[in-house]
Amino acid sequence: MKTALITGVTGQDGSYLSEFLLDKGYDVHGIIRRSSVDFRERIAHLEGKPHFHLHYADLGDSMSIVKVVDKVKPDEIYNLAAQSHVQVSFDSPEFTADVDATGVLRVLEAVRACHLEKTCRIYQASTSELYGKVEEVPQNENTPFHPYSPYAVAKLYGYWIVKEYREAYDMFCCSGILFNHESERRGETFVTRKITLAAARIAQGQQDCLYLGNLDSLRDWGYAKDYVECMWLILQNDQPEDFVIATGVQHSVREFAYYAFKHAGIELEFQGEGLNEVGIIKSIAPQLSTVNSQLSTGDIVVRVSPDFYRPTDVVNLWGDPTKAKAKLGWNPAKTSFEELVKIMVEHDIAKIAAEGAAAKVRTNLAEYLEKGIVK
Ligand code: NAP
Ligand code: G4F
Repeated sequence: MKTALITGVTGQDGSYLSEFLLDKGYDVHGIIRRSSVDFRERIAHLEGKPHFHLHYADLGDSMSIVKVVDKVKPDEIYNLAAQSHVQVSFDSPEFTADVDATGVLRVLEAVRACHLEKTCRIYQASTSELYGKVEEVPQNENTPFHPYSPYAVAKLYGYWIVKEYREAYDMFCCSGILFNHESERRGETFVTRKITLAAARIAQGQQDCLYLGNLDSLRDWGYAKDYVECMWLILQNDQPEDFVIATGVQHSVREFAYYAFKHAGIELEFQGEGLNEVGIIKSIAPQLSTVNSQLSTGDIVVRVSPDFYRPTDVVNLWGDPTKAKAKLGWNPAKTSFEELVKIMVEHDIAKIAAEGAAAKVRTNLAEYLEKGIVK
């Protein structure tokens, strides 16, 4: 039985990768951080399984990583842990550098300190943000990097130190240059999930308006569940190599919002430009009118706010997955853009409906308690 160690196991990708590796028969070990609230929603369903184990460690703490690597002696390490929010990296650049840049070095050094450099394969979660202020479209493994945020600069160090250790110490360590990948488990402040949650809330009368930043920004969005397979394939390759993982299809933030609202039963029309652009309800699906009678055509449900603009923004990401298709046999077209949006919106409609139902039960219970009906 193979043993894998995943840093960032509580994250979107960590949770899907854990499921994927458990299905493949791996013994899976994950690194978690202490938090004042135990918020491990994404992996709660895996805890207690015989081949799923958790260990406390932090990418900012070398000794903690060495101890876990020495104890687990993994065949494969997937280094997914990171401060992964680009906008937050402008607010916390030093923390981002420590975890996303030096953290990678700590993982590599831990493997060497435990004398596992000849047996342990390492996957590094690299990113399309490296292309940043893009120098060509679409981007492939030979496209020059031009990082354009503190996050991307930190991740560039991670990319280069992996390459350096591969050549200097003959280690099997590789970077997957992954383009944006989303899911129903995506963090709620990334633009796709922010939109699908808002569309679900607005449709159910729980929110009036969604405030976004740059609607023109272009991304190559894939489904996270499909992308974790690629992380594994990269480590099963004969040679340690870096790969671009993307769908090869590009859409704007505005288009994502249009399709998300459409799946929620609201057709939008965008009018105006820049900070004055708005998304207006053009039509409402008949079945939605019966659920929420407060919605009317002409209502403004999307506005632009400068709060979500970045000091420098990456606006033209579009990946070329030719190498991954040819060498790894990976299929980038498993889940289309429209299917991805649908999966996320349907999930969030059910989530908001369930929360609404639970809140109603709590209100009724409070009323009953107040009136002395239930003791
Ligand atoms: P995510 O949901 O934000 O998860 C990040 C994970 O890193 C969480 O488990 C978090 O733990 C952990 N973490 C953060 N700081 C840590 C530290 N100091 N020590 C140990 N663990 C720490 O991110 P994701 O979307 O799954 O992405 C996974 C990786 O791929 C990241 O490295 C990201 O930068 C990279 N990436 C993501 C995308 C994408 O589109 N999703 C694209 C390219 C690259 P807590 O739960 O305790 O916070
Ligand atoms: O969803 P985002 O925050 O993702 P971003 O910046 O592309 O980063 C994600 O993908 C990277 C891969 O390319 C990962 F490395 C990284 O860890 C992360 O997972 O923003 C996407 C675009 C940006 O151009 C942003 O300016 O959407 C634009 N945007 C417009 N309004 C917004 C908003 N982004 C956010 N988060 N919130 C908004 O309201």
